[in-house]
Amino acid sequence: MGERRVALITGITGQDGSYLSELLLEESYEVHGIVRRSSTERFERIASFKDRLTLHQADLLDQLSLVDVIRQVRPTEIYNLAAQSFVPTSWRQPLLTGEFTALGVTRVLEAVRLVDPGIRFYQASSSEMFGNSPPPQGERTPFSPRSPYGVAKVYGHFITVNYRESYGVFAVSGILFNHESPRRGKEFVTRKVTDAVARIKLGVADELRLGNLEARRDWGYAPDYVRAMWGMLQQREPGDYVIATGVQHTVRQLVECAFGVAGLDWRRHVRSDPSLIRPAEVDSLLGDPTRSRDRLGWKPRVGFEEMVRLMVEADMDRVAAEAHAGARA
Ligand code: G4F
Repeated sequence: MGERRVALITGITGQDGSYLSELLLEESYEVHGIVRRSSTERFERIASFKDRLTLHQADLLDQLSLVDVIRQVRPTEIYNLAAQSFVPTSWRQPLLTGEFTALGVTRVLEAVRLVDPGIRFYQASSSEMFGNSPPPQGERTPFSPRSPYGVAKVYGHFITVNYRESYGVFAVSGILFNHESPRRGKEFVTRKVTDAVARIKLGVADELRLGNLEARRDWGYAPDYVRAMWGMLQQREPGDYVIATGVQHTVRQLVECAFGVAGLDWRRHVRSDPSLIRPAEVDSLLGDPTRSRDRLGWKPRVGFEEMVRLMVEADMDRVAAEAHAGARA
């Protein structure tokens, strides 16, 4: 009989959870996911392969529910991707953000420690932790978070390191820079822009309101990044890794690129909206992926321009299909 490969993913219905599930199914894992009870369940990202997954109801706010699911599933690997992950919301709901994004990590780690400390654990850490530490940012760069979200992620990172050091858990922290795809939520800037480009091109919208166009981000392609998550748990020793492309663009360049894909002039459609400026901004993120390249053999496959094109094309197809369905109704 082969070695048991059983993964449990929190945040399985999100962008990363959906791509990671597909990767693990390809690698012949038995894949389980934790979903929160909600009156409006959203499974569209995993709908096409949902029958190959096993979903369990539990909640990062409820310690016993996590212990129960881990006891039942007996995973060999846990990927903790669930969080309140939208930075602006973290100013409006700082306590809830702390409960999910910070203490939620400890609850999963406590469940691991109680049920089986041999389970390998991946924590989705974030480049938001670097805040205004100057670029390039690598594993040794000090954290200087600028949002309640960033502060909560710093806690999640250090509690992961602490369970590794205190209890010998194979716990790793993946410090991922921004990663995007057609499955990205529309509240994040890349998808907000590509969705607007598609709607403007197809004549169902005319304007796009944005905040700070000068912020710089190191944007990569989400399917590349989930490969790195998995790779971290296949190492001989646990460790922490920065995952990034090492290439930076401004929001303005993102906008130019996306409107360019559709042959549109962005200046005619983009308006600045002061209400979208954040109380404190992270101005410049640029990752140094040397360690992940050398130790994991990880390299991004899809670059910025190709990713933006893929996202604009996917949104154009979707908006056209919706318009077609609307016309027939
Ligand atoms: O797309 P964003 O909302 O992503 P942000 O804040 O960098 O956070 C994302 O990446 C992190 C990794 O570093 C994750 F941890 C986190 O969960 C999330 O996935 O904003 C990117 C930039 C910001 O500087 C923001 O001020 O775009 C700027 N921006 C300008 N106008 C806007 C807008 N962002 C959004 N969401 N909406 C705007 O209208």
